[in-house]
Amino acid sequence: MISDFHPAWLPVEAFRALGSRRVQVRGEGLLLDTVRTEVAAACRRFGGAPADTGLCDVSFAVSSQADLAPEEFTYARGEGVTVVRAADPAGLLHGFFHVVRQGERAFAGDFDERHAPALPIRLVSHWDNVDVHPVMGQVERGYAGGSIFWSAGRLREDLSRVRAYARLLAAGGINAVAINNVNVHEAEAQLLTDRIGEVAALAEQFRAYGIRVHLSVTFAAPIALGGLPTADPLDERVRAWWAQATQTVYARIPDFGGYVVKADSEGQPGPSAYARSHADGANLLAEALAPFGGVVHWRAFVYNHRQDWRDRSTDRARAAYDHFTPLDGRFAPNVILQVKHGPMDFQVREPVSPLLGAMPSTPVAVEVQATQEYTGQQRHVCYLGPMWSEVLRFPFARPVAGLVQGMVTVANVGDDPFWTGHPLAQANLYAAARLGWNPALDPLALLDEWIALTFPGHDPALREALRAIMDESWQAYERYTAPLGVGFMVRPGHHYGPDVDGYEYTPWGTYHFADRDGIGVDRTRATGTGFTGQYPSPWRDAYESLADCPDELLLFFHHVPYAHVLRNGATVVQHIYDTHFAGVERVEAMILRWQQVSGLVDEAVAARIAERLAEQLRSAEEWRDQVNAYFYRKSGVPDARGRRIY
Ligand code: GCW
Repeated sequence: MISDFHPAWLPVEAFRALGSRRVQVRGEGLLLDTVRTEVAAACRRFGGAPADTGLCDVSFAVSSQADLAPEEFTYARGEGVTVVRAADPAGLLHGFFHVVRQGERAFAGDFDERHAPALPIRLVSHWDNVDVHPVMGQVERGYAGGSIFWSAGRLREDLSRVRAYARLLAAGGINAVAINNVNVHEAEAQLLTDRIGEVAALAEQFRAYGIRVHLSVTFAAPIALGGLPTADPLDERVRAWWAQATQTVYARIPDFGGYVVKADSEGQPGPSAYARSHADGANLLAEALAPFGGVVHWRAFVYNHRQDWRDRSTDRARAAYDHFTPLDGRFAPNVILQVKHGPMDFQVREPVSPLLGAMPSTPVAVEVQATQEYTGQQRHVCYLGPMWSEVLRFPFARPVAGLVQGMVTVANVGDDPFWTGHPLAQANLYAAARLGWNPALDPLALLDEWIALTFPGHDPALREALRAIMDESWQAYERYTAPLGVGFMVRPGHHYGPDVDGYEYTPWGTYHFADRDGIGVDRTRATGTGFTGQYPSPWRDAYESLADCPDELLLFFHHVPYAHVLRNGATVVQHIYDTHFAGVERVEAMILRWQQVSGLVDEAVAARIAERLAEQLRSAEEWRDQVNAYFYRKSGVPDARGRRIY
């Protein structure tokens, strides 16, 4: 398929190796038709031939005898033929894209490999609204233009971009998508009932690439849509309503994936209104979905967003664990507890959420945010693969990736010509998809993989420059923003740019407690909120101890004087100055590097990247100057190196 949209990691060139060969495809069904269509297009382009009989260079076959798990495929080569086999069509589709990613490597030497997804659930979650929200717009926290699904209250007529998107996601290994915002407003609520046809139309696009559609629903649907007086999960009428509504959904969309629910969170309705638990609420929907094989993703992002900042006993970081660990074992088997990777809210640096290691009897999915709400809003280069990789490898009794069933990625795409606003932000979606398939992948190798696919055949100088710009761009962003894990310091509301005290006296529970003597949140058991106690050994003690706490998380766990000496030898305040100057210098270096190679790429891409880098520099300087000035004025400690602080 050759589309009009930016090809991202599937440019035509990526199909050259396959498309110049004789390709056999065996098996029946929709996904096999997709593979055949892909093969035919590639062969037309590069002179190869679909070879249903006779000799071939590569064979793709579904064979029911194969001893393979769902979605698994074998990938082998001997006697000059590359063979991909799977027990199900989904496995074959993954095998097909594996061959595409390998390029010429798929046709050289001998090999015999098996590939299966580590996590069965690999879902991309859209925060798209149907109606343009007066504050949040068409896509909540979207930095890439409008929704690819809806425009001004209506489903788009032309869904070819959705098809192209499904293809990109499938090529990264994604198998599920939630199409609407977890904050479900009035129009969006109706997708479940009156507007289910729109969901069905989108499902048709995704289905061709093996992706099941999920819907975010409001817990109050029985009232809002069903006219019932209650949404109490234990009320028979409510159960009957959900059963009926769900049955109707499946009548239209037989492969519907399930529901996503944000309940009792940031003003969304939930079971607490009826004095029922999250387990009661989740199980209600699970019961309705179970006969059809559907799942409910129940979000654990639950905290008090009307906190009194004077109350030092409430700690937002504790909330998810406190709410959900007492319920472990009480959720139906088709409930997936969806847990943000950190205990707060997608900050540039947070410890891993202790809840991820504390629900042994509940299926859990870890949620990450590709949309860069708190990491530069797709104006800043910030490659997040390394952050997510750290989360997935974090060693509780087992690494997080071995404890969870799934990875959910909040989408970063829109109707922007480059999909993601910043063209380099595509790498985040790609890396998230690939890490869900195999959390052991090296994020730097994934970056190289993305660069090679997206800029095929380009000068090695370009590839090296992109790697230099994007590798450690996460740490660069961290250096010029909130220091040492303390988080936030963003402008309230839109969350872009610095505002050190912006959230300090608000109800949101995101404080840094800086005063003239020091900064940080005391979350110790000894003298603070006790959050460290939510971790198993050895983390509960490592984080508790000022000496053992990693520098980068120091202010997340401890309130310390500015003169406190970090493990890296600098005082806290000097570290703040040093990192803020260094962060800006790093952005200056990115710009120089880009200027050397930008002539090697398409003009529109080059212009967009240059424009975004200029804004990144402006913003980084603003962060540096505000943060440094703030701490200089609070502490009165001058910069040891005498640099300009305002
Ligand atoms: O980070 C916060 C965002 C909200 C979002 C919420 C959530 C969809 O600021 O916009 O709401 O997280 O994850 O539910």
